Formats: sequence, C-alpha cells, structure tokens
Amino acid sequence: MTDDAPDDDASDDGVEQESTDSTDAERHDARADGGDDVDENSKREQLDEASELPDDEYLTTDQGVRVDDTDNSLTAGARGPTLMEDFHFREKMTQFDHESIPERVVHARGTGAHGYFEPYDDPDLGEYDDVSDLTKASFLQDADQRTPVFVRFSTVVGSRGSADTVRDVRGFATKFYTEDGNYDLVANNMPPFFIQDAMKFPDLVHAIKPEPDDEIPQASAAHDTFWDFASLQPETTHMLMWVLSDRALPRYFRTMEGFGVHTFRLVNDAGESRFVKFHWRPKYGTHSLVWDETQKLAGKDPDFNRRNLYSAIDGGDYPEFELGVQIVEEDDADRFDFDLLDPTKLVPEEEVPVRPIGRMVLNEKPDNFFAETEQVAFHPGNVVPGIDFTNDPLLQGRLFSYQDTQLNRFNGANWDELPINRPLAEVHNNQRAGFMRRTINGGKGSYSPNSIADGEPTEATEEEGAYVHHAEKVEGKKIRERSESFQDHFSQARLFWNSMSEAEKQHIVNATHFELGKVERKEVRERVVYDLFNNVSHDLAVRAAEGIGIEPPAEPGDEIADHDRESPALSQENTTMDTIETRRVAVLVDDGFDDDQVSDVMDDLEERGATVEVVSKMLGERSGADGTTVEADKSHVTSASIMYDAVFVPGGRESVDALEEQGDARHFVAEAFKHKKPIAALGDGVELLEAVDLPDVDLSGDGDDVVAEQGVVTDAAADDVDAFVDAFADAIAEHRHWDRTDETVSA
Ligand code: HDD
Repeated sequence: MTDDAPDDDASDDGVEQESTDSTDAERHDARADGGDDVDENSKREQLDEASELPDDEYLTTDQGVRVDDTDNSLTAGARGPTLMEDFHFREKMTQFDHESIPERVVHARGTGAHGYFEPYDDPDLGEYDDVSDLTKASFLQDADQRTPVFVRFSTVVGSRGSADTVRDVRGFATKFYTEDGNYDLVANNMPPFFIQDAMKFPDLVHAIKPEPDDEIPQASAAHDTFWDFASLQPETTHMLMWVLSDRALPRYFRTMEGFGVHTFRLVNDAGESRFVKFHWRPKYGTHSLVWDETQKLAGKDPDFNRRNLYSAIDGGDYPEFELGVQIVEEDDADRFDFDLLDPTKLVPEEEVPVRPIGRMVLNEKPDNFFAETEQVAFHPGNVVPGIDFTNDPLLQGRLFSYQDTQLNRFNGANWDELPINRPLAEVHNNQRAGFMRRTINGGKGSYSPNSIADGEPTEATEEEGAYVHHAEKVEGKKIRERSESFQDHFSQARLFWNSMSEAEKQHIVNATHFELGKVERKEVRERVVYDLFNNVSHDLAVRAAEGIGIEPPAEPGDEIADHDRESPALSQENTTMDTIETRRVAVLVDDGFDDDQVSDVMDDLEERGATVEVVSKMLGERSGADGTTVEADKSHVTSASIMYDAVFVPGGRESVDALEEQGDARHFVAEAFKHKKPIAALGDGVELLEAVDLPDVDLSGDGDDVVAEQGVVTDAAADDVDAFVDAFADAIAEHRHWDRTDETVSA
C-alpha cells in the first residue's frame, strides 16, 4: 500500500467516495496504533470487533427477540403435538441442521493458531546485503514491523474426526496479513510432492482416501488402491520415502519443519527475479513419534498434537519457526541434475544453503474453532508484490483448485469477507454482490471505467504498489507432454535413503511391512518392491520384501539410481539437540517420596525450560516422607509414558515400594525404555528400574557416581543432584537413544 493512493486522497478531502466500502473505515481503524505499520494486534482487534457480544445477557432469537423458554417446544397441551408457529424451535433446529460446511476434500483435520512474523535484524543473506536485494515484499523488509499471521496445521487424508498421530503428510499453511494484502504460504512438512502435474491430483487423492465401495480404511495409506496407484506412477517414489519415514509421524506440530515445495520467485524493486524455495525450521528441533506411540496415542489421546499446540501456547512456550530461503539465480538454474520446476525434487541444503530471514511466533489460540480454524481459506494464488510464481505444473494447477474448492466450501465467492480471511489492507473494487455478501457498498460506481465515481477505484502503477506479474518470456506449442527433465524418479529417493541413520532406515523398513502388509493383492506388493524400491536401494527392496511375503529381488533394478550421495540435513538425527526447553517430563511418585529430590529436580528442570508433571496411581495429593505434598497432574488411567519426552523416578522408600507393586508404573518405565526415551532415577528410585529389568543397561546401583548409559541416568547414592540433573538434561536434549539394544518390541 502506498501513502498517495487515490482513495486516501479523496477521504482526506472529506469527499464521500461512491466506491468506498462501509467496513473499510473500520478496517482502517483496526490497523492499530502504529500509523501505517500493521502490528500483530490489529488482526486480533479486527477479530474481536467481529465477535463483539451484545451487552444484553438475555437469550434471544437471531432476530433479537428475547426467549422465555429454550427447554420446551410450544405444544397444544402438555402431551399434545408441537406447533409450527414455534419460531424459536424452528430457528434453533434450522441453525443446528446447517451447522457444518463441507469438510475439506483433503487436509480436513486441522488446528490453527494466531501469531506474528518478524524479519530478522541482520539477515545472514550471504552475498545479498539485505533482503531488499532479493524481494520488494514489504513484510520481509523491516525488523521493527510485525505482521500478523494465522497458521493451520493439518493431516491430509483423514476426516475431521480422525486421529492426529496417523502416518501422513502434515499441512503447514500460513496466512500473512501484510499491509500489501494477504500472502498465503500453503506448505507441507515434506519438501517433495507425490506427483508432478496437478492433473494427477484427483487420481492421487482418490487412491489414498478410503476406498470408494466401503470407505475403509480411515486416515491411512495402508491399502490396495493407494499402493496400486503408487506402483504404477514412479514419480511418487521420492515422496514415498518421506511418507514411510519418521517425518510422517511428527511429535507436536511445533517440532515440525515446513516446506513451500514448489520453486517460487522473489522479485526486487528493479524487477530482477530469482528462484526461491521456502523453509520453516522449528526452534526446538524436528522430532517424531515412534510408530508404537502413534498407535497407542490414537486411542489414548487422538488430539495429541492439537492439545500440545494449545498447552504450549497456554504455558507461554510459544511455538517458534524460522523462515529460511534457498536462492538460485535464474542463470544458475541449469546446474542441477534435476529440474527446479519439478515438485518431486528438493534442492539439497548442502548445495544451496538455507538463509534465515525471519521468525514466526504463535502466541494465541483461536476463540472459535469453526469461525477461525474451519473457515480459514488458503490459496497459493494469494501473493503480494515481490513474490511470484513459476511454471511448475503442480503449482499452476493449484492456482485454480484452491479458489474453486472455497466456492464449494462456502457456497459462493464471498468467503474472503469472513473475519479470518479478510485482509488488513483496504479492499476497494467493484465486486459487491453474491451469496452472503457482508459489506454494504454504497454508490452507483460499480464498474470501470466510470466517471460518476470520479473513476474510482483507480488502478495503481507498480510504483504505487500494484502487483505486476514478472514478465517472463514464454512460448511453445500447445502439447500434453511431460518434460524430459522430469523423468528421473529415483535419484533423490536414493539420496533420502542414503541420508538416513540406521535407526531411521529400520523405521522405513518397518513402515513398508505395515503399509504393504495391509495390501491384499500380491502383484501390487511386488510392483512396489521390484519397480520402485529396488531402483532406490537393493538393500531396502530386500528388507521390505522379507516382511511382506514376496521373493526378495536377486539384483538391483534396471533403473537403479547408482550413487552414494548423502544430504545430512535430511536426517532428523542432525536436528537441534542442545536444549530441553518445552520438553515434557513425567515424575512417577506415590506417598512417601523423597521430598528434596522431587522439589530439587523438578525446579531445576523447570528452570531449564522443561514442563514437569507429577504422575501417580490416582489424581489427588501425594505426601512426601517429610510431609510436603504434591498434586498429581495425571493418573495412570489418563496418561502414559507416550505422552512424555522423559521419565524421572525419585527415591523415597514407601513411594518406590508402592510403585514396584503397580503394573502401570512398571509399564511406564518399560515403555519409555522401549521408545528410547531418557529415564532417570535417584536413590531408591533406581530399584524401580531394576524391577523392570532394563536389558543391557548398567544401573550401577552400588556406585557413588552418576551413571548415564543409553539415556538411562541413575545415582543410587543420590549425593550429587546437580550432576544428576546435568546428565539427565543432556539425555533429554538428545531426545531418543537409538543405541538401546532391546528389540523385543521394535519402536
Ligand atoms: Fe493442497 C488444501 C498443501 C498440492 C488442492 N493443500 C491444502 C492445505 C495444505 C495444502 C496445507 C490445507 C490448507 C488449510 O489448512 O486450509 N497442497 C499442499 C501442498 C501441495 C499441495 C504443499 C504441493 C505442493 N493441493 C495440491 C494440489 C491440488 C491441491 C496439486 C490440486 C490441484 N489443497 C487442494 C484443495 C485444498 C487443499 C483441494 C483442500 C481444502 C482447501 O484446499 O482449502 O484445494
């Protein structure tokens, strides 16, 4: 937006504009204290305005008529028929009958949060002095300017009521309410996509959704139609590796990476364009659940990731992500052995480093799930000056699909007027009708050109802030043909496989046993292993075949991507592991716990930023041996080790004796061990670990020192609690301890 926009001039003159929307003035007011700068509060103010409650506390109908009784229908006699004239009943029922809108055809289950984005002060942009050399996008320029955002995280395949922890891609869609209009970065938590051309999207979605005859299975790719499609569509192979990997099982939305997938363009003031890939990197590292946890959480707490997002915000542990860009000069685009326009490919970070340019903080929950999270409507075509498209055929198709799907969801074109979708930038145009129009536009000038409204609203020039599409030269014959440069489907799948640690590889193999083990048609299982996996890695193909009842291939496939390249950035083993901030630690106690140990360790962990909860057999107060009390946050019935990142067992004779008797307490420790989580015990607490018989771990119950082995930290003498917490914190920072040998039940 520019200061000398014609509408601003007109209103300064006090001239009433024929074309000004009645809500524009409100929007203008809502744009906060800081003059023209949008700050992160202004969207909140706009939403608060929209949801303002009347002063009158009486229940009314939608027409504002006060209601005398909302429990009993109007009937002819106490036992007689209900009367049609009961307008309160009819209205209440009609509203209820129409309470839902069509769930999204994909990404139906989602969770939203408000927050803000702010560019870094000193962006480390390598050869660029500052970000203005790259893009004119105003919200990326000034470190003092906060832009409000709304983010919606989602799973793709499941219905709205499905579980958070299923194996699936996660959506990571961000709406930036910038002063130049809304910008939507509609991203996923994986950098490649399944297909290269949007034309295949309906086929992909039909194949992966529940099967059309019986609507089974829910929220899962583990069935014949998906793998049949994938086996016949080799361009899916790279994405299959990601979906079979731990990336498809994120532990919390706030410890998940995000990727714009396509190559976009950044355009600067001089009109120079560069290619860009967008990245979101979570502040506290990228972490995943293990498969066994996902299965149990789907029953014990299907809202696991959603709940955590909100409890983190409630607790002030605001989820934070760094926005990074990979920049490729247009002249340099041919230097890769893949095509930048092919959305099944990523740009390895070792070849083009990710440059951080700003951070996003999510600090506020929505007030109303339906009005905000359900009604938010994203569109990759919502861009602002400085950000532009490329000819990626998947992206081009998306530019049609999102607008179209919103027409279906909202039954008309006015969804962008809903409070959550409305830009903070002012809106002036000649659109003023359609289903559910909210704005009351005055005047007669609803066309352009006009003279009766002084020609307004007028078109802006590029200098005045108009979006002008990058003038890329394009020519070609009209054909239906996939470019030759899109034909290598296996090199990057192999790059991903090569980059995994042994534990991560084993998880991929385990996933093939589950996913393909559920496929009834043997020929489909064979095609996936022989035609796809065996061209990625012979090792993978053999290990997959062994678990799904087909003959392991004798030789690598004919199209094997024969290289040993690795990209360390792809492995989660290389994620941030130097902090315990926001990690969740369970303290197992019963009456008679060691008072000092509990308070010292809990305080220390909390000071380091962890969230600590007391878990006991029942809810209620537990008393320590010296008489202090703690309130149990969770009981064994409502919680389990799968909800925590680490477990601590303090000493205290009576408490430990009681825990040893409790199957749930023993199971808590054993399960945490199986899931490779840090476990710590002090004093008598070490005996609970001994009772569970953790295989091949030296607990050194007799020694004086703190012993840390395979993420199990013990100090039976309990004489150096500081050193004990240091060692425990190191073990928690590492997240999982893959060196554990217990494979009785694989994690
Ligand atoms: Fe999509 C929703 C991300 C390819 C068509 N998509 C949707 C959402 C996300 C993505 C995060 C949920 C938005 C929300 O929270 O409301 N989609 C992606 C990414 C893709 C991708 C990263 C590949 C780069 N999508 C894609 C293609 C098409 C669509 C190729 C169709 C040609 N996507 C849709 C949709 C949805 C959608 C049908 C369903 C609900 C909606 O749009 O608002 O239009």
